[in-house]
Amino acid sequence: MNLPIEVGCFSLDSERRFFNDRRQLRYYAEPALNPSFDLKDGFKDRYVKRDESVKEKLDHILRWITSNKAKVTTKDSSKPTLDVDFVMWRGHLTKLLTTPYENREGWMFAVTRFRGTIYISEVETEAARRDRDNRTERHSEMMYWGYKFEQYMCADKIESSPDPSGVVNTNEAYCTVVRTRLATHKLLFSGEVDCRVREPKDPPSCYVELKTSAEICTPKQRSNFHRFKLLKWWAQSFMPGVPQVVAGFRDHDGIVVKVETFQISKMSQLIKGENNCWKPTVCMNFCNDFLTFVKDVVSEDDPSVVYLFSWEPRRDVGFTIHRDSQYGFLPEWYINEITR
Ligand code: 0WD
Ligand code: CA
Repeated sequence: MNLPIEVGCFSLDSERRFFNDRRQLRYYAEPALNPSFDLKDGFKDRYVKRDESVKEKLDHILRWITSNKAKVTTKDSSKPTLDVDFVMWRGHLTKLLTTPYENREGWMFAVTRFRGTIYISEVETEAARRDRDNRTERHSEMMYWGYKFEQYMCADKIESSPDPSGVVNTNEAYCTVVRTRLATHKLLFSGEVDCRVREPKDPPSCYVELKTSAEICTPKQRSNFHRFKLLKWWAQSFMPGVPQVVAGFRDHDGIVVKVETFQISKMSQLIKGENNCWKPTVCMNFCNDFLTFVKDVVSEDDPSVVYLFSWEPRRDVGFTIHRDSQYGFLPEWYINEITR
């Protein structure tokens, strides 16, 4: 695997407006030795939640591409073309990497080829839609806890401190845009980054991923944490080259009782004590094989033709082909901007 290179970044503000800059990047603030962050605080009265029924698909990444054409196109022929094989969200890669070990949730990806580049955009499965519609109040609050933890751990400016009295607004995001290679596949993807360290260090090695997780009290819980949680954390941060995850362990009442740092490069060592545990190479091989399969299947170069790939636990990957359907996801403005 080639090293991931950051080729750009963008920010989404409190109203989900796009900016081709780092304005939403926050700074990591080392917590006190024994913190007791209350993650419940503000859920009822200081929470602005992004509208999850709005499906943004690849729109923000496409916007970034059109604003930064020179960085990602080659002009060796008469028409400029993107010099990558695949464009997608980092979250899509995470799902592909963890597929060999996933036994609960399937996935569905819409895939289309346009001017040689293959675009991949997730489609919400029926089951995921049901889970989202039937979310309990408890579950909604627990989803808030992760964002509240970010607020305790991040400062808006390099010289400032976190402000836990503020509003948590999940429209806001800072995203890195990364180029890398997985075997022969050239990838361009974007992922949301929680914060960076204050010390002068280049991206992506300055970045920090923040997570919350249930406090570990028994050997069984520790084993599950290693086998399932660390796999997800590793897969998410490995591809963009984010070197560390800072985890807040919380009790049932949403109080953080311990903060611990995990190095991505040490994760696969950390879990070697577990039997039949996950292996990075199994993840990478599956992802590589899937992308090879997609290159082969997605042969028509036409954004009105969408190939839907789907997978369910204990099944093989399947696909269907759709012409001029509801699944098309490359917007007119993008096609025009790239074609002209
Ligand atoms: O399927 C996806 N991953 C999609 C992501 C589909 C459509 C849009 N997005 C975009 C948004 O623009 C967002 O800013 O998600 C961006 C983040 O993308 P990602 O980095 O590829 O997503 P992922 O790695 O799954 O999640 C990173 C963080 C999450 O943090 P935790 O610590 O829980 O992993 O992004 C947030 C969440 O805070 N997040 C999202 N934010 C907006 N829309 C979404 C989403 N669909 N999913 C996760
Ligand atoms: Ca996070």
